Amino acid sequence: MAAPGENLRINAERLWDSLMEMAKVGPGVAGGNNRQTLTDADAEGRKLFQKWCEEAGMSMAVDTMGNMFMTRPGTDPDALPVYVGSHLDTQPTGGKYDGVLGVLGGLEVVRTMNDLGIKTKHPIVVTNWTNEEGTRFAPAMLASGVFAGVHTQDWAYDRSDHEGLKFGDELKRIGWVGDEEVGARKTKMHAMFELHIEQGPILEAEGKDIGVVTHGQGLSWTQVTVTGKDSHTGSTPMPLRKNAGLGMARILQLVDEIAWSHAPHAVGAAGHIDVFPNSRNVIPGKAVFTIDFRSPDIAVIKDMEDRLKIGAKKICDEMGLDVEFEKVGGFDPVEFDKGCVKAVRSAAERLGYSHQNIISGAGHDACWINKVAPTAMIMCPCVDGLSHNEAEEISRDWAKAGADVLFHAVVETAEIVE
Ligand code: HGY
Ligand code: MN
Ligand code: MN
Repeated sequence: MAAPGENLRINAERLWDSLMEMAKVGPGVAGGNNRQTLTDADAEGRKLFQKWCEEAGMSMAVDTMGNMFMTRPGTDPDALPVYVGSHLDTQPTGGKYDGVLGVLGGLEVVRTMNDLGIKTKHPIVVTNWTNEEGTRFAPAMLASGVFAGVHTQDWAYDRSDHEGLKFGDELKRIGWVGDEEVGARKTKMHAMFELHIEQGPILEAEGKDIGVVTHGQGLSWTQVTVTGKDSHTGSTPMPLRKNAGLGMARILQLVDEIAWSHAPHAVGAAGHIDVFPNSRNVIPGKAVFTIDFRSPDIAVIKDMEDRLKIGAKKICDEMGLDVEFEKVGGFDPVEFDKGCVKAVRSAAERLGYSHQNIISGAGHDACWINKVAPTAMIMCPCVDGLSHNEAEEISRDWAKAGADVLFHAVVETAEIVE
């Protein structure tokens, strides 16, 4: 397929300005972002993205999960679109680039095509997937998962946040329930590309501008509930205590040991932790926490899940505590489409950007879309590999490199029409 000339590049200045503009929406307290899904800040970010896309001549469609599809027509009305996108929602202490670089990188691809008067056979669809983070409503990649047929919409609508608010009600409240049935277009996708920061230290340490993402590691989220007995921290003798907080602490130590036993690729921790009643002078009667295990090897994930259950049960039995487990999220390791991966690699080569193959440590919408359409990802480095932290940072050059490769991979796949 005809590829853009190696001298064709995106407008790095314009991309950076858009990133900084979007960063003003739902600001954090330390220079990053708190634009959690289905909040008013999310709604504001969606409106800004819609405005920019419509100014670039694109038309909007929204599905019943609030996924946004912004279309630039192709020359062949029957040709399936090439999708390019990521997510605009952030962690509570999120960075300015996680997800946003992929959405605004997609917009920059279209803006550059407009500047250069490029026509393609296939339409281009720039996408914002709802609730990729899963921080307010578990699990992560919720809306792309419903789109790909992994979850039902009813189950997703019924997910509740820390205050007990429901996903479906919040989507309605911010006015972003679209009229397109979610997933209706999943059989009509030519390909999808997602640009994303690495969120780890490898590319920066190796001095590479581009990560050619061949695979994504698998994820398992198990919510654990340990039940003991609330009692006075002063007058309850040590032997009589049923300390759910201590049970949780011993289980978290076990999680760390399990992950280390599969070094160097497996990881494990708990990011969500609640103790009840969380009062200074009450022994916690309950602890609820989510164990996040990941590995590129599905057998390792299974082993870690099994050992968690056996070990946690043993700890709780010895301490006279009850324990329950609920699988609240997960996906198997993914291998991305070889043809799309090749388009990414040849774009990096054509443009002269240093690059290497990489397995994604984080989960992404592309991991679910890979089930329904040929999909690949492009990564750029981030400073100290830091992400899910307001200090997340990238260089302008890395943003440019990533968006240049995205532009070439997308336009080549969408087939330039001379
Ligand atoms: O959890 C993840 O890997 C993604 O950042 N939501
Ligand atoms: Mn992300
Ligand atoms: Mn994230």
